[in-house]
Amino acid sequence: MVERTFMMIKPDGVARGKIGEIIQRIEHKGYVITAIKMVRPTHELLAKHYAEHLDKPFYPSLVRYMTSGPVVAMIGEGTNIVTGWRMLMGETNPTLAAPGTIRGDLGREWSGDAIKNIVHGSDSITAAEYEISLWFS
Ligand code: YYY
Ligand code: MG
Repeated sequence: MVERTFMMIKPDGVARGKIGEIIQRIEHKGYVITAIKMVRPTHELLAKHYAEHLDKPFYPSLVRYMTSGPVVAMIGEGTNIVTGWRMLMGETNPTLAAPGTIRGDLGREWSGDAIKNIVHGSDSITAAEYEISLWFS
């Protein structure tokens, strides 16, 4: 089924010069980027985007990480893209993500409390529609 998802290159991906490589992987896979912009996320936006994590111990460091620089926000379109993009990203912890995935290949160890993992992808169709409306209102 052709779906839409919300994809993001996080501040570490932008700062380390990985925009081109990540977009190349998206396009190699055959996904279409239908919207793209650079944003400096506000605390308000992140509280809505990461609402499920507001009460987690790592939330303050996650916000510090996500406000440390600009991000690239994108809408992607493709068959089964919600699951497929998460598979391209690899698992949350980049030190454990499989080789061949973005997080596995480009991720580094990190200092501080927040896991720095280069990219974001919605975890369901419902989340995708919510995040798209949030970032591209
Ligand atoms: O969807 P995904 O990004 O793979 O992971 P989530 O469990 O939704 O967590 C969101 C975000 O929070 C994750 O990308 C890094 C950060 N994080 C963290 O810093 N420490 C954790 N123990 C779990 C998540
Ligand atoms: Mg998530």
